Amino acid sequence: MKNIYLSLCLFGVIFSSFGQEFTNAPKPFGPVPTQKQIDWQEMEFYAFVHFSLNTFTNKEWGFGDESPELFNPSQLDVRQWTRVVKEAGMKGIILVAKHHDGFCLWPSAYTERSVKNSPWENGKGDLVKELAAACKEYDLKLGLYLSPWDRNHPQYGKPEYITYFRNQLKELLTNYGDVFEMWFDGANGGDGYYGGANETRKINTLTYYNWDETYKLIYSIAPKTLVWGVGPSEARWIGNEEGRAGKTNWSLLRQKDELAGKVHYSEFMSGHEDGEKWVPGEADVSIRPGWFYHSVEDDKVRSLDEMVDIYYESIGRNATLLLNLPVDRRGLVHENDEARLKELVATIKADFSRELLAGTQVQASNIRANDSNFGPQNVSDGNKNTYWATDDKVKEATVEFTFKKPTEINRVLLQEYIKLGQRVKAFSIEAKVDGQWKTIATETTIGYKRILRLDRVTATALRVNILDAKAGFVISTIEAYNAPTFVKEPHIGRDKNGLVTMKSEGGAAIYYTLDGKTPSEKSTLYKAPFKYNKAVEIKAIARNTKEKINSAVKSAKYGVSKEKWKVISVSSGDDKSAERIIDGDANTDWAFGNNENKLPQTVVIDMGELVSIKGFTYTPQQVGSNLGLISNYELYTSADSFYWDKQSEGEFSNIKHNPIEQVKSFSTVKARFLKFVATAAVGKTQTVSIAEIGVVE
Ligand code: FUL
Repeated sequence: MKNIYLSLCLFGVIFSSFGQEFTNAPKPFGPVPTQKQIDWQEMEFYAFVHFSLNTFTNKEWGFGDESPELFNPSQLDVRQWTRVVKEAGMKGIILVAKHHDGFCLWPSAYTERSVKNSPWENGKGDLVKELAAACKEYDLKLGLYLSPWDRNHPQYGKPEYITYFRNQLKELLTNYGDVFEMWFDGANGGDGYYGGANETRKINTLTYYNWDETYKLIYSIAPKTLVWGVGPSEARWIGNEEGRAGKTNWSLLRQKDELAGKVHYSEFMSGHEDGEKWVPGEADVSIRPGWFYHSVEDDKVRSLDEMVDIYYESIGRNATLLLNLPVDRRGLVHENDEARLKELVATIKADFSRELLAGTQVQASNIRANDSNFGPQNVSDGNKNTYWATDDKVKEATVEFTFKKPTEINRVLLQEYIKLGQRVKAFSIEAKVDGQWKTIATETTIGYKRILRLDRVTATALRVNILDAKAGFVISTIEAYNAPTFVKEPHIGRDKNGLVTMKSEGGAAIYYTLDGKTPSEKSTLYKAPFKYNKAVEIKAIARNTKEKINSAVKSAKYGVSKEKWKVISVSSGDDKSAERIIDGDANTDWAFGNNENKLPQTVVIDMGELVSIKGFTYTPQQVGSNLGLISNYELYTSADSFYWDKQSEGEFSNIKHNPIEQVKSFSTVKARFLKFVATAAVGKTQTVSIAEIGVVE
């Protein structure tokens, strides 16, 4: 070892414990990450767990008046969570220790609203402690979510609450070992129980929490903790709850502007090229539509296609992936969620099973000061701490790999050596196919990690052209793979009249069943749209007949079709196009209400006959940026359209950031008419829109 050290020194080289730092190594450029941020980024994939009173009340946001006695899981087993998470290759778990309703999963000394007043473990339990121990056992890191908004606390909105909030932070950061990430959600202020006041409390999100002080407190007791979300955070939200980062994704942010309220969250998807601080993106998403468990979503676990897309559009786009597993009422990760996770992991593993650039002949158009320490061989040596670097002023250069024989490729993975900053602004990839160079990708940023899914080419050589950069650049990794062909699930749609249409990508054949059985290539072949207006679960696969590969199974559940449905009155808006809300197509919508016709707004639907229903659904507009989201509603039913019974009223929690289909259940009732009243909207708009209204039979 000593000899190696000496000989390296002879060449004017210095070794550091973090890898190589050569005397003529490039200097950091622009904002750079701290070691804490690098360690965090390298975790890449970790889990979220939402499990609280909402699990038992079937809500997404509790109002704050729910009894702690409702928290009563029958088979709670945190080791099952950690096993599932570990087996999926995730590196940690962030537990929602307190959600917006104020219920604490640990026996906080500062409130009675916690597990100590629930029947679980006779009030002696501490879920944070149990999970911390299980994480240790499984070598996972523990993170915690403490909601700044507390819809239960009597003093929310006053300075006293901040003291309470900080006291709880201290408990969480001192009693449970290291916390790798502290998660502060941005939903803040609104109506709530607030100790019985039952009122709306607005706060100034920029000033109320005095985040500077709160951060000082955190760092004084838990310097290893990375703080996410609001305030001068070390990582940012990716701007949607879909788990998708922008194709262009800078790990930089103009945080000063953000703290002054001048940055809209939609900018988080891409970060800011000119940001003054390193604030990388974290993509959060739930494996189901909601964050909390709802049994109605047992068959709505995101499809494998969607999960694979999420993987490539988060980790593959320079973000970390925080995947939520909504633990169920038993206290377990549901088997459907676990099965999907296994499919995802198997797919990703297969995609990256054999790297193809290691051992190829490689050359670059520029090497920093012609120093072989920074040569292009470093990008394919499997060592993340070595890199190919160009001269400081060279912002455009090419690296070329020559294969020993024609090689099939459909994935390229690139990494910048982010310790020195994020520099690349534009790059392209070319493949030499049949002796001709062909551009197969033109992209923007790389960052910590960028993965491209490409159409398969058989290449004799591959080129990565960096086309523009902020300064000479440092690339630590370039890899190529040939992932197995992935056949996408077919799309299934059924219109108002029960006409079923299916579509596949790239002309794949579609096979389906209508009896709930798993389809195979022996099932019915889909040839043309067909009518089926009874309640049904359609299951279908797409099949690439050439390669004999099937997609995962797509399933779509329908009640009786809306053939007999009619919109019979609307309180405002164009009543002719109101039929769009019952056309079975969530991509068409209808809007009502305006500044003259203010909320509430009402729509009445005739289902054509008496139907037994136990709930209704509202799907908000899915396309566009101004969604006209309804936040509060009332739903009435009637058998004759004269006498109406109110079946349900309340809020569509979290609809602003997660505008998915809303399902509201009630006791079974026979009805022919539905009256849906939009009583309030997200934001100040008076114009609200509906993509679809449905019923749960
Ligand atoms: C949101 C919250 O309001 C949701 O309930 C959930 O916790 C999600 C992760 O963050 O903004």
